Amino acid sequence: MDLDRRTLLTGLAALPLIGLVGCQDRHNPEPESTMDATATNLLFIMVDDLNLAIGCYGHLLARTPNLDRLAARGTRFTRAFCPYPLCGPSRAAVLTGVRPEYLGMANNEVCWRERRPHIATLPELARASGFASVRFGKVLHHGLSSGQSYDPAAEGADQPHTFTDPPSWEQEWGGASRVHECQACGPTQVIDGRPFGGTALHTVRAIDGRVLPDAEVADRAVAWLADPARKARRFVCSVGFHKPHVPLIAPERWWAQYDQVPDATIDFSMGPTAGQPADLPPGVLKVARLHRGATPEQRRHLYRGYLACVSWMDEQLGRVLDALDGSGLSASTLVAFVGDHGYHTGEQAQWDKMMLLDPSLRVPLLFAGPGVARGATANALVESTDVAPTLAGRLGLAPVHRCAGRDLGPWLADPAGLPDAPAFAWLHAAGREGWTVRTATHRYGVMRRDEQPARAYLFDLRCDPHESRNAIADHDQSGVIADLDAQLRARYADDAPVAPV
Ligand SMILES: [Ca+2]
Repeated sequence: MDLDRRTLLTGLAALPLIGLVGCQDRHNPEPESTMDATATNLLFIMVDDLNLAIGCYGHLLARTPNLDRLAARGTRFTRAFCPYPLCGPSRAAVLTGVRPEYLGMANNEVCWRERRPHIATLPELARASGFASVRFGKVLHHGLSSGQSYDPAAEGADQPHTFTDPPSWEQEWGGASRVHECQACGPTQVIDGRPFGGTALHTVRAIDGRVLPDAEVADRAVAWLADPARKARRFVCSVGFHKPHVPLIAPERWWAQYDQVPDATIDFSMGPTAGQPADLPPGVLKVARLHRGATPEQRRHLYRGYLACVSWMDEQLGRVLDALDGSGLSASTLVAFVGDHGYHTGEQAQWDKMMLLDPSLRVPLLFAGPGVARGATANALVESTDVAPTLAGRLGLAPVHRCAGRDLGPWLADPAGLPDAPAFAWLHAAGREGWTVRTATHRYGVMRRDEQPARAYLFDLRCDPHESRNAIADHDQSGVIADLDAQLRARYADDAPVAPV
């Protein structure tokens, strides 16, 4: 732990913001590799609610040949974590390199541009430097200006400004309406009767994937990349796929693929320790309605649906990667792929996001292209706030504000020497507020619900990798607890409650 660096981060709000500059860990010198790896272009891909149900991440069932081939030609980060387990705050952090608490974003209904107008996104920086900057699909997700009402059920096509960010993109298209998605696909099997959007658990075995928004996202990205004009001007092409976000709609062929998986294998894949962790502070678990009332058969149906949506998204990703290859620009184009946050699909007896636990916070993160090691694995702990400063460095973009994240660029050619950095996350919604820090060996968190005193929790990942037992009362952990609590207090000095440890 580098306290100097965290002290700097803690003081972020008070510092003059002088550049989109990653906070380099001063005690970990950069590797000697000086390979010039400036990329001409960037293909940036963001995916919604994707956990590590991905073949190249070792998932036994997920069929993701295109993510696997991207990993084979690039570097896969195995321990990347988001700073907030929800679309809007996390996506804003990925695109700006600034943490959600400084952005003032705890939900999808607000936008940092009102509170922190000097904070720029990576595509915005590129655009200001003369790049072509375009968006297809859902990349950012933020709210309306003050005084306007927000209707999650109508997000996307009905309220396109929830995905729009004119400073970032000179041309932008798309954003799915959950309602329209379902209506376009015919009969819906309703597992959980809450409204569309959010965590509604509707499933559809769409016969023809062409009606799904991600097909058009890919269509438009493919057409744009194939245009010979791409060779004339540097570009940042941002592509956002909606699946596997609910509703779980995927073409019949992908449902059929997972129909063949035996029930016992599905049950295992939903979580090797699928039981609910005991003795956690109130509010750590969300205990989605699914796991209070769904039958085992319904749970398996949802899990198969999630995997079908992952494979469907992967299929569309493959079309976009093929288009990049076909353009002749893949050798000069950096590809970045990141999930906005994780997602519980049965682990810890949960089905949802918005929990300060590994399954909701862990994200896929891959880079490929010029200067990136091929077929490499980076096992160091990183945050998705590292993405913006890393990409800015690779594109040679002039900084305009300071980032909380690290510039990982010096390690992309040889990730073995990349040091761990603790991954922090925050959550504030519906009477729950929590803070957590994840190290290579532990997750420590503090949760407060309904103005009750905050309570702490601890998982020792060395002996409990699936976060099944709260070890906060273990006497032999007292030193670890004190250290992690100090880190958390330092990181969130202005916001964190006193943790009774
Ligand atoms: Ca999301």
